[in-house]
Amino acid sequence: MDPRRLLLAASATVLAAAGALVLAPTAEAATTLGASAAEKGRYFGTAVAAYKLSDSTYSGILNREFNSVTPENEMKWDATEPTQGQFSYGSADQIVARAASIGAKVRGHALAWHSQQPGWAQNMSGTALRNAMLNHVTQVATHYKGKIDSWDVVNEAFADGSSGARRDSNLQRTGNDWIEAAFRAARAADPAAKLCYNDYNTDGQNAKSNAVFAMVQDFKTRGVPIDCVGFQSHFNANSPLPSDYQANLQRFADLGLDVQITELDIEGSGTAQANAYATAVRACLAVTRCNGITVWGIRDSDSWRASGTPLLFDNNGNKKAAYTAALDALNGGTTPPPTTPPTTPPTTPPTTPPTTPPTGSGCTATVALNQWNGGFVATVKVTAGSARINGWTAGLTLSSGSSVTNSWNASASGSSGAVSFTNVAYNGGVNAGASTEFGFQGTGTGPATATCAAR
Ligand code: G2I
Repeated sequence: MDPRRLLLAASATVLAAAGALVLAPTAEAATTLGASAAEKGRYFGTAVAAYKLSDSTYSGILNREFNSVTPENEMKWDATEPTQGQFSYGSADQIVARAASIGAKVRGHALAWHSQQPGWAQNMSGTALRNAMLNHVTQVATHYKGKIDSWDVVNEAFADGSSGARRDSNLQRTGNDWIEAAFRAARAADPAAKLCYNDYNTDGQNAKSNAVFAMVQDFKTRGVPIDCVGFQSHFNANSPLPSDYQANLQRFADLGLDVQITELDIEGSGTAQANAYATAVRACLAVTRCNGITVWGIRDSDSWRASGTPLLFDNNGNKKAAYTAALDALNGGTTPPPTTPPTTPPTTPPTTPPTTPPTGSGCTATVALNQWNGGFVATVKVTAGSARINGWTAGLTLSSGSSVTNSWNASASGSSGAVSFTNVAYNGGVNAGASTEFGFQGTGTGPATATCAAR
């Protein structure tokens, strides 16, 4: 054990022995993005280009800071199957090997996409294209079986704007079920990988994200294998970080799958850029099922939008203000300083706190129901009363013929009739007046009300 840890351990023991209420000594803040994210059960990743791995500045930052990588172009269809049936994995394998050597996860990107298709696929249509796409998904996912944390199985399949329609493409013209067919093929090839749908301009609630939401909801209902949704999060003045970013991540998570920030970059500089990065990081940390964040490149000069200086390191590999803000947000959600000075403190002294803790304050639970024909997702908000609670159980009654199929952020007891949900390890403690949410999915008709009992 290093001497510092030994000292902390020893002093904790002494305090505990003295019978004092021991607060864990404030852990030293993690000093890299990946280590800090790992402390929160998440990853912090970057897009990586294989040809830059020999650049020592680039590699040094990669090895030091990140615990997840996404090949920026090397796993795309044009790179992995340049000639039909002949697969080329050299550059992608290099990135996967590096990831393994630094203990980083790999996000695979992307199995099926209208863009960056090899010429031979661009010229195909109909059944031939559908079969070629499915073979591609199967071959590539099989090659990387067991090495991929999450696959972007399908990328950018929805149109921009208000239509809520699928994007027209040669793949879409093979039939509307091409997306679920791709997911099923990926699951069969690598059952351990999380399978994601990934898109841009879906970061806030809008027509496009609503359309993706409806597709995911339908997939979950019908048992199409999907585990996560990726939010690319390419932000600039024309497409700023939306004010409902966290709420949008949360509503997808409430469908019962993971969410990931997959290609984050934010054009700008200085404090404004730093604050936006901190906001994005805090949004992910606030959503239990947000697994991690990937920035789309290391240095500004590595970015597809280099002139917008959208990344965390400058062209020389120095940390920017945005880096510090992202790390601080990861380390403890220090909020940015208020823009207005604090108001003058009240002149009257605070009232004496009651000597006995308040009793009987309990908790309440409210249900937000997303009901469709034959199924529902219920999001239940548990709110503590006038005192902190240390555990809770919410009770709901399902109508006859209805049942719970899965739940998240709570442990379920019973699946039909009277059912109850008890907090899990991380969300039992709720401060006075504060709330926490859990959810469950079911068939039939969802309940509109819930009761709550506190511990
Ligand atoms: O466009 C930004 C991203 C949007 N979401 C999907 C991502 O896959 C996409 O990444 C970018 C890469 O960052 C670029 O590096 O995808 C572009 C292609 O759509 C990539 O650009 C391509 C160039 O267009 C090619 O000319 C070049 O050969 O990069 C290739 C490899 O350097």
